[in-house]
Amino acid sequence: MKNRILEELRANSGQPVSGEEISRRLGVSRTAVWKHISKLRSEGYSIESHTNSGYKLVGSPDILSSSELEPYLHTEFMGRNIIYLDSIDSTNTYAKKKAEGLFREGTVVIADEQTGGRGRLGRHWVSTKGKGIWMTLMLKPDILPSDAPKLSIVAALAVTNAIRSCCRLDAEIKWPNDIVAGGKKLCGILTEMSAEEDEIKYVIIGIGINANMDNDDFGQEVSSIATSVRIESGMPVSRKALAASVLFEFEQIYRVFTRDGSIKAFLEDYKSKSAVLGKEVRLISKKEEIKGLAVDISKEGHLVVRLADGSYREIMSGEVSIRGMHGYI
Ligand code: BTX
Repeated sequence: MKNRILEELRANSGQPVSGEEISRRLGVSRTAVWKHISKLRSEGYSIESHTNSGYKLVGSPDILSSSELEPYLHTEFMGRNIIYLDSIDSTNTYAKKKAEGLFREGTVVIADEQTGGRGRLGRHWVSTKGKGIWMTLMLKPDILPSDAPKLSIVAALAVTNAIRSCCRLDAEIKWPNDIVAGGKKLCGILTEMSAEEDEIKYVIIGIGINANMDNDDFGQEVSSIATSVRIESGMPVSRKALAASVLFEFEQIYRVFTRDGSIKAFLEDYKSKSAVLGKEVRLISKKEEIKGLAVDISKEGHLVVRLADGSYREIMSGEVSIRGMHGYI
């Protein structure tokens, strides 16, 4: 009901609409209308009350709730069910618990702040309030569990496309799933899965995009490798427009991918946006650090590296960390 009242106020684009009219159109009492207006105000909506003419919406909060994101969405199923949280430890942890029960394909958990944002291998992800897009996509694709890791490739390409189109920034993909700009990390992706034998129970894809973060937000250690859209482009970005664009791009590529669990159809596009292909890289694992030239990405989504002795090695995601010869990439 609250969202429908908001729609009524929006539909009148800046003109007041009387409480009586809203209550008649939506079939609720005027007291109920008043209560929902109070709730909207407490969520940050600026609503004026005029004694004779009614309520007028004069400002909306910069948050990624379903009612704020909806007008920007051009998807069929991605983000059509949004769980918005003001603050949470981690949207991935939250989504995992939810995914143990029934959920709608394309449900998205979004938080304004994460107090325990997670990276890979138990690392911490800085997720400052109101400055980024911290979200988790909940999916149940009908593909083999062994093909599920390729979804990180799908997500990385989707985010890169969205940043390029929304922010006019030459974002690139640091294989397999970091998005970088100016040689620093703009976005991280954490894909987690639960499967039984040949059936996927769920896949959740956590996406953290540093939209409007400032250098100070990262803290000293992280700021040497991290950046944001705002830092790189010199301009703040609309988190609503960018989040909606990521969901749109993701849906397009996901549809193609889930036909057969193959990345073939968009592999060339992915490669053309790679920040590592053709570069000398260092491959760092627990056991060793080796150097080589990144020459290709296979149709399985593995990075192919030519080593100094002329031999080739295929690297699976998660196996190693990749660094440029002189910095992050
Ligand atoms: P990662 O392990 O590749 O990156 C984590 C590392 O990146 C950290 O150790 C730190 O050095 C650096 N780092 C930390 N915070 C940031 C930041 N905001 N920007 C750039 N670099 C940073 C990448 O893991 C996967 C991150 C996924 C985050 C999303 S947010 C929504 C969802 N919920 C959740 O808990 N995680 C995911």
